[in-house]
Amino acid sequence: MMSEPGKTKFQIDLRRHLRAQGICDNLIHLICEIAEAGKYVINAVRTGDLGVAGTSNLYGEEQLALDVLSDRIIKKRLIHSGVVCNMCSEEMDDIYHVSDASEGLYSVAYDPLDGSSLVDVNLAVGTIVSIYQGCDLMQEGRNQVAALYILYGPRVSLVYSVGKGVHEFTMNHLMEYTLTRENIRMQPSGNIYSPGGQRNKYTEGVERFVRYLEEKGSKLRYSGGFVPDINQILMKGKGLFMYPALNGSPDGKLRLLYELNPMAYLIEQAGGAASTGSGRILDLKPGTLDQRAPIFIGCTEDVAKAVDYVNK
Ligand code: FDP
Repeated sequence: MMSEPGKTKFQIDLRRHLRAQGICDNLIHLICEIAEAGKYVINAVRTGDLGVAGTSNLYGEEQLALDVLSDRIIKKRLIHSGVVCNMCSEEMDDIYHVSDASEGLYSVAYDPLDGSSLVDVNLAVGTIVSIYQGCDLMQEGRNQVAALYILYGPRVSLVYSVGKGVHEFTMNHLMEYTLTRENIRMQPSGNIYSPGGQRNKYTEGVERFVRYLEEKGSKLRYSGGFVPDINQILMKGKGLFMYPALNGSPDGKLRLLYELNPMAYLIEQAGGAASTGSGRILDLKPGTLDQRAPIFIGCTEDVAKAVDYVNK
């Protein structure tokens, strides 16, 4: 099934590709259910009222915020999948327990609609998903058995890994996910940077790192959406995204369980790296569901350089 990135001879759908990965049927089913949920999320994104028009629709009915609606869509799908033990999402306060039988089950942490404020200005948003075997969600990210995101942009794409490389699928006009890039790889270094957070709150080390990037001629590419920003780096195979510690926010902004772990897993699977500035993201043991951490993620050499500057 190996092919050049962007060149596939036959249409290969997501289920068929998953079957070729040698993973168990329950995990295939789970990933396909999440992919199905994505179809309803993109429908909500495309047809839902925008925040600018208030919270009620044409008929005066209350509208759910899109992130809340997306959470319900995915949660319902996971509950009925029959293969989920525990789940948690950025929209939930606690772990939602689905089943007591842990045999053959998985637990899922997800961000249903990351960057949801960008929908109002018609920019790309996404769903991010992290999957563990069994019932424990408070594990180091290195124990993930799968991670994926769905990007709702001009096209809808799904990027996943089950620990055997990173693969991209694009939704066609029949709403099927078909393989568009297989075994995506990151270069050792790149010339794109995507810096989150206000610059006047950067620490000295991060400020010096940004000046280094500017001086070497790196291009600024920041949309303000974690999923499209990471997707650009992954698909171009080069660059670095960061959301560093800020003065007043020592843990940055992004959340370990819902955002950092799944993206770190995908980028590492593509040959890149992800660090807090003092250690590997995937080695962090979460203390709370909403734990945040600073992140430098992308090409290995660029991440190493960032770590150098942060610690100088
Ligand atoms: P948002 O607040 O719009 O939901 O996780 C949240 C997130 O967006 C990420 O998608 C994005 O990378 C980051 O926050 C952007 O934060 P800043 O506006 O502080 O740069």
